[in-house]
Amino acid sequence: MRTVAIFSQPDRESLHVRQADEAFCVGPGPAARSYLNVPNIISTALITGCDAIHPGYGFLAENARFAEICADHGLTFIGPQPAVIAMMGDKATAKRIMREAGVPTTPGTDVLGSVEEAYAAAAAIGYPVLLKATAGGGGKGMRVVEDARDLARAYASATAEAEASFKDGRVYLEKLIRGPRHLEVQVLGDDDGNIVHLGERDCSVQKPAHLKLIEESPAVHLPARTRNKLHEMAVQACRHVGYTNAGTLEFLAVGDDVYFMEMNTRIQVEHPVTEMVYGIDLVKEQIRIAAGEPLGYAQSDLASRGHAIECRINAEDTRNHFAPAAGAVSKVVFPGGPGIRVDTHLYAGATIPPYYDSMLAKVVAFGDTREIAIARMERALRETLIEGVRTTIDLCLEILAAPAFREGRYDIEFLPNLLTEIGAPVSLNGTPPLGELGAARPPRAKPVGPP
Ligand code: MV4
Repeated sequence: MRTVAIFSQPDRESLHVRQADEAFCVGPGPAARSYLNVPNIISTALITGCDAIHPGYGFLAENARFAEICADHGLTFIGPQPAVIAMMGDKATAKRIMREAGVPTTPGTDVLGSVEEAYAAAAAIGYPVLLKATAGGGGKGMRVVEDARDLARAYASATAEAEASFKDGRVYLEKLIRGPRHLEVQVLGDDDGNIVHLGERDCSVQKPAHLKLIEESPAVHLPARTRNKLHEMAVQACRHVGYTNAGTLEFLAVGDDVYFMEMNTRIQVEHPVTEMVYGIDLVKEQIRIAAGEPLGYAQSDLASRGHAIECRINAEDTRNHFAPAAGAVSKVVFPGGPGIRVDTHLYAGATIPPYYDSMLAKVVAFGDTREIAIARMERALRETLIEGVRTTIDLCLEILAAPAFREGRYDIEFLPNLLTEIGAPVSLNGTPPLGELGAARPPRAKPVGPP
């Protein structure tokens, strides 16, 4: 397949630009939000004769309007139907639909009409509760409410934050689940209604602000009954909405209970761990499905083998609120050897712009057992050399060495607790407090004119 890459000015030296058959600039940079410049992206696709657009991981991947615009221009959007993207993008609607499909959801309400309604619902559910933005997802606009005295203020600030971030201030309430694991199930569906799951990933190792650092598949210490229930629920949910292409259903798990949380209608950053244990190229499957091809296999043809772990290598100062690090990278050595996969845009001599995501690479380790996967990952991370910026490598090694991680006994509170133990400062929202890091903040983008 021939590929056309798009980029914005600060990313013109990025590896994907060199690797694609053709590459076109769609805008000046982050200030102009070029990655969201839909007219330029569509024009580039049409002029170069593209059949399809792969929207990647973010920004446009879960934008139902973008999927529609692609179709309007005769371009195949590689992803689910726009109506399904929109349905799952509204988190309260997604929960309601999952309940209809017989999937357990966190006890809670639909969209709240007033703070009075919130008081009544919270009393019925029982404190502590959590306010969530229906347009949110990924934790944006979320507020913990420990008791009734906090509710009015939390309601006002959650609503205001949701309104400011999404131009949609609607919120709903849920019972707060303490110390859960974040488990998610990978699914694929074709246009003929065939749906399969590709097991689960444990993504509980997250730093503040809901940023995943390490993911693995399969999840450890998950009773077979709970695992099967999780997989069946995911497939059942996808049948109910006629899901097509790749998707991920996120669940909170406590003990033997699992609750549906959100569905992501895109391929996710951590999909390689699933590819490793299932031996399936998920992006290839996405493209085949979008082209109208049937899956060509049934659930019984699929099996997970061995264990895979992914570590995210970000350009960040883990000892200073995970402040993004920018600059020139003078030397780069990536690991190799049995069971090691590296996905990266980095190369020696590259300059990391201070915009966009701080992720440099994903190092994935596979082994017949979890112990082997961990040992290979430790060796691979020690073999990795990135000179010029601070990275998350050392923190990943500390996590891999932590007894709770090694024993597979960790939940979403594990990494925040570890950071406290090792004395790494983190602010609640995951960004450095103002002032302390003023100088290290990314400069504003200098627009360089139209592409
Ligand atoms: C929750 C929860 C506890 N109880 N919902 C965080 C992001 C968004 N997807 C939902 N999130 C949570 N929802 C209830 N009812 C705890 C979280 C949560 C979390 C979930 C997964 C992984 C890391 C997390 C970190 C903090 C909070």
